[in-house]
Parts: sequence; structure tokens; C-alpha cells
Amino acid sequence: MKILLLLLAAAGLCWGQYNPNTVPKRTSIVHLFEWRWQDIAEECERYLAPNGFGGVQVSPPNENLVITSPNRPWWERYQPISYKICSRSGNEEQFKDMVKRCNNVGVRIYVDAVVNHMCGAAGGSGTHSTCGSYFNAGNRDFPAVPYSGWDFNDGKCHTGSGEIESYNDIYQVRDCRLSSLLDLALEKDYVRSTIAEYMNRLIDMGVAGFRIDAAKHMWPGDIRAFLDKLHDLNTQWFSEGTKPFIYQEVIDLGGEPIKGSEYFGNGRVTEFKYGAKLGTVIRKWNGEKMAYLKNWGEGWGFVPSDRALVFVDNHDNQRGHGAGGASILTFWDARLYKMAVGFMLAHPYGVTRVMSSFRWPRYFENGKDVNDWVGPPSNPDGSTKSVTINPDTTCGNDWVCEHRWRQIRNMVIFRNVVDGEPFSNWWDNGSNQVAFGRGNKGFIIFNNDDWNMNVYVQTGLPAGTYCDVISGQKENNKCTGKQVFVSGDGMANFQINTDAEDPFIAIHVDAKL
Ligand code: QV4
Ligand code: CA
Repeated sequence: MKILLLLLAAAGLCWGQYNPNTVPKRTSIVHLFEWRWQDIAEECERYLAPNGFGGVQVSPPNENLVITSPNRPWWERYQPISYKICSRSGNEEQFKDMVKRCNNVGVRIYVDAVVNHMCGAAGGSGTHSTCGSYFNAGNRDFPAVPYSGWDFNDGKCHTGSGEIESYNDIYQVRDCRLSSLLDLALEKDYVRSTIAEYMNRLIDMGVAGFRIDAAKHMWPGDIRAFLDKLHDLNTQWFSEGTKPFIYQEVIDLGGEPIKGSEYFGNGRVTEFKYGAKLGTVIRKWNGEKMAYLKNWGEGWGFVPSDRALVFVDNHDNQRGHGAGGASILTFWDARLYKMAVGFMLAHPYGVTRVMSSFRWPRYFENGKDVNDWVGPPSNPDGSTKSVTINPDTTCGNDWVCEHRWRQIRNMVIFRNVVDGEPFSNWWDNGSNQVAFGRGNKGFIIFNNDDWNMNVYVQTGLPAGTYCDVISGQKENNKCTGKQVFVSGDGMANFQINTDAEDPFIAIHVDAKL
């Protein structure tokens, strides 16, 4: 009996942490990188809810170091000074208002939790922080938390520099400094409790889960320890006993001793192989072809689907930070990017996250983007510019808004329509023309070959006329783009020229005339 109860408790504890806590039939998350809380609140109401987005990953909301050299880089937000909700995205009132308004229209908020470290060792001392809290990095003094010298790993790290010098040494990776960032002593109950208190304040406001930044640099058991202290989600929007969704940033491309699987007990992990491999395939590098995607997912050595959080690019590797390398596709390669995102959203593997970026003056010198640091569109006083919406529904002020691109938005809807349906009716030409369906609800076909495609394939869909949701969509019972005719036996003809603007077609039962 005791064992049974323990098992039930364990199962109960585990379940919630893998589930994004989205409302039914809303399956994707969008990362509104560096957006202001006010803009996110409006986006939830005017765009995300009406188009079936499940939730938003927001940039770190806590107080951070203000860096002026270079001038206000995006990465200053990964250098915490305190856990006050106070950043370039807005203050605590604005954050609360966003969480409430998004939840009220069924869009969840996930917070990027930076809890492995505080600011860099050379962060100086003073009040140059986003809320003006005093700190002294040299003395390890962060009175606004408060943390002091005892709360850092200086004594525990055994490298000469105090930095992580080798990713082959699991002790260095966890106990030494990542890029000089002051490493918190997470084995201390005080530190664990302080982190849990910060996360609980956010949970009580209504957030639905967390991205755990730099999870690889924390012991899985230490993460577990602060997760065990977390409240259940706010019952104003979630049913009683709901645990926060947890996805941990562990970059495991293979070849290092630390594996993503060590973190499964806490929640999902980011599967970085996904975007790196998909980019390689769609770029046709290293002899890869789309035909090889037939067993995409675990068949490619990825973590189990129910443990994966996946994306084509993220805020790091879209600009050469983090991992993935040159194969990563981004909005800068729009045509290939839309194919990759389309493939991801059609495929059943993992919880999917769509990236939404800002444009920056990308400039390569010797293969490196020297402007990889440039922060969000901002005003002369350093404040972040608002996201303006153009008459054609795209965004202004240098916000890229990939999530508003018709092809991507319509594939987010596709994923909702086919939710729970099996991967089916795979077809390929042995090269880069491939197709697959999701049960009898949806079907997608790609031509990434250098020649035109004209094929009859089995879609698995009921007979009828369908609107392609890539070239257009269904509006007033008409198609604004291409039409596809599915005959009584489920077969359909698809023609995609190699120079098509978007060389793929997707149809689903909600876009049937
Ligand atoms: C540098 C040197 C130090 C030196 C110091 C002196 O590296 O050795 O002592 O200057 O001043 C920035 C700078 C970096 C600087 C550091 C400290 O780029 O040059 O140190 O600040 O001042 C983001 C950026 C980092 C940035 C960091 C903090 O990507 O460039 O560092 O924010 O501002 C690994 C990890 C993975 C990580 C990934 C980038 O396993 O966890 O690297 N990804 C996450 C986030 C990422 C963030 C962090 C982790 C850190 O997604 O955005 O790093 O929170 O793969
Ligand atoms: Ca650490």
C-alpha cells in the first residue's frame, strides 16, 4: 500500500512537469524574444489566442546588470542582479497584467529562469542594474536577493581560472563559472529556497512553467530540490494540483559526458540535435536528403518525444551563440526556414517552440557575426521599442514576428488540427521530395529537389477540395491560394516547381471547402 501510494505520488509529480499546461488543441509555444510585457499582453489578445497559439516563452523578467559596453546587449538579461520583476520588458505590474490577460484568453506564459548564476565576475559594483539595486560582484554581494559570498561556488570549483575549462569534466561544468558568471551554490538549502521563492512568486501570478536556463551547469538533483519546493499552479486558471511545465536547457549534441537524459526526472529537455540536423537536411549539406526524414525523431538518436522541447532555431544559435553551428536555419534564410518550421509543426515529435526575433545589423568578419550582441530595437534612452503592427499584419520597428508569417501561423493551426493523430502515409522519391500525413486530418508535401515535382500520392484524407494553407488559406469558403482535390480513394495530385516561392503544400480538414 505504502509503495503504491509512493508510486502514485511519483507519477503525479512527474506528469505535470512534462505537460505544457496549454488549453486543449493548442499545441505550440512561441518565444517572443525581448518583447515588452505590454506588447505580449496585446499580442495574446489580438493574435495568439485567435490563431491557436498555446503559450509564450518570455525573456528573463528579473532585474539584471545594465551593460553599456557593448551598448545594452540582449545577453545582459542573462546576468541577474536580483529577483525583482524589473527589466527592459517592464515592471511587476505590467508583468502581472500580461500573465492575467494572456491566461484569460487561454495563452500560457513560461518564464526563462536564470538561476545557475548571477552577473559576471567583472560586473563591478554600484547600482547599474535595471531596477537600481546595489550589488558588488567582486565581493559576491547581492543584498537585493540577498546573496553573499557563502552562496557561490568559488570554493567548490577546482580549475585554476575558476571558469569551466573542459566540458569533459562534469564537476567543472556544474561547479565552475560559465563565461565568468558567478556560479550559485545550489547544494545550499538557502539558495534552493531563495530560487523556489522567486519561482513561486511567478507561479502565484499565474505563469504555467519555466525554461531552466543553463540546466547543464546545475546538478540534476539540485534542480530537483528547488522544483520540489514549487507551488501548484494558480487555480484561477489551472485545475487543482497542476504542476508547472519544466523544460531544461541542456545542449547535448553528443560527444560530451553530460547527457540530456540525466535531466528527465525533472521535466523535458531542449533537443538541440533537432534544429542542427533539420538545418543540415534542408540545406542538403553532408549528403543529407529529406527522404532520410522518414524515421525523424527517436530514429535519429533524439531523446524520447515525450521528453523533448524542439525548435528550428533559438535566441542563441540564430546568432552563433550556444550550439548548432552554421547549419541552423533562421529568418535570414526565409525560404528554407519556412520549410523547416513547416516540417517541424507537421511532425508529431516533441513540444514545438516557434522563434520570434528582432532584426539586427548582422555583419560577418572572418565568419563571425560581429554584431551578435546587438540588443532589441530600442530608443535613444535605451528603452525597448514597442511592437507596431503594419496594415498587412506584419510587424514594424524591426520586429521580425516569424510567428505572424502566414506559412508559419497556418502550420501552428495545422498542428492543432492534427493533434493526437499518428504519423502516416509517408512518401518519398528517394531524394528531396517527401510527404506525410497525420491520420485522416492533415497532409504535407515538400519539393526540395532541383527539379519540378508532379505526383499522385495517398493523403489519407476524405474526398474533397482543400485549401493549401501555405500559399493561402480558406476564407469565406474559398481558397486564397492553391487548391488540392482529394479523390474518393484519398489520392491527390501535387505539382510543385523547384522555383516555387514556398516549395511545399499543406492541407487539413479545417481547410476543406
Ligand atoms: C567574457 C569571457 C569571460 C571573461 C569575461 C570578463 O567569456 O571568460 O571573464 O568576459 O568580462 C556574456 C559575454 C561573455 C562574457 C560574459 C560575462 O558574451 O563574453 O564573458 O557575458 O560578462 C548569454 C550569452 C553569453 C553571455 C551570457 C551572459 O550567450 O554570450 O555572456 O548570456 O550575459 C553554453 C551553455 C548554455 C548557454 C550557451 C550560450 O551550456 O547554457 O553556452 N545558453 C544559455 C542561454 C544564453 C546565456 C546563458 C545560458 C547564460 O541561452 O543566452 O548566455 O545565462 O552552451
Ligand atoms: Ca553551476
